[in-house]
Amino acid sequence: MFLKRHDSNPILLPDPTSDWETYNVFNPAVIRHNGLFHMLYRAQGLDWVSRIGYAVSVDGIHWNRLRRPVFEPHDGSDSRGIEDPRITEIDGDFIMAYTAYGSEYQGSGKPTHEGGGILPMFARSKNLIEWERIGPLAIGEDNKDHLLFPRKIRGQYAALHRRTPNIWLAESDDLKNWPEASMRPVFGPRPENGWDSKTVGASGVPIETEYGWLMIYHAYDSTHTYRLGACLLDLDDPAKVIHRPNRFIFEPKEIWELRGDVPNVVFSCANVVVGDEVYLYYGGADHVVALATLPLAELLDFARHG
Ligand code: BMA
Repeated sequence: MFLKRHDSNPILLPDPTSDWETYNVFNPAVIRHNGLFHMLYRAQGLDWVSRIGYAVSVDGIHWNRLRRPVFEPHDGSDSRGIEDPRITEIDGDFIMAYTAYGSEYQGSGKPTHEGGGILPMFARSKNLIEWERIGPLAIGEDNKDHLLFPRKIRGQYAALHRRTPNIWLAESDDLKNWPEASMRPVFGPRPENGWDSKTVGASGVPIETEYGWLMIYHAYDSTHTYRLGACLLDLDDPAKVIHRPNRFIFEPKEIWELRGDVPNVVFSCANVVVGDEVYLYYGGADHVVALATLPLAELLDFARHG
């Protein structure tokens, strides 16, 4: 099973004339709506704080970007950056899951994470440019790599998240309260399996198929090389893994995946279905945005039987 890198890669580069996306643009969310592709990407500039930029495209390959970021840090909870967006369209809204990197959660005086400060946050938008914060999925723990499923499951909003080193499921009535009682582990790293032996985390929003939720995830090994894998989760209970192949589907090969801000990284937050193809958008070495594609049927077949 092969993902094909697009000939125009990398499809988005840092802009040395800008102050906020000077050094790195990477790990974008991409969503297709009303015939256009919308990209919300992570950018780092002169102050090394991550902000979210916006770009639009007709073909998903050539992009026009706005001059200023559309979503930026606003207080102590995200003062060190807004990272790794994943976007879901649900009930006429766009919901962004993003990592807030800061030092304390608004007003709570509570450290978000000992010595670190990461929060799995949600925000809402009607137009993909103006974003309103909803709140965190969890506070006071090492938790990120979260995303919202594109429909309610058994009457509840459902999200994947990551309690290091495992992927978890959470459920909510209103996207604000994610009761601890709803949280269940989905799967973790496989210590014997090389490429996904150390930690795992969800990639883009899972794709609903007749066989289950088709899910792409990232993992790293003892050399800290980030690769991507695929698996299938139960449609009615995504905490149940239907099948998880041993092999990975994608790994760093190109120079801009092997060298960049963080070496040996392919990291994806978006897998968009375009006709019969899956467009996988990813960050190369935390430095550039790239695109790889493969037929949906092939990916599904691999996730079921690989
Ligand atoms: C993870 C995330 C990603 C990043 C990756 C590799 O922890 O923070 O944003 O791409 O590390 O550096």
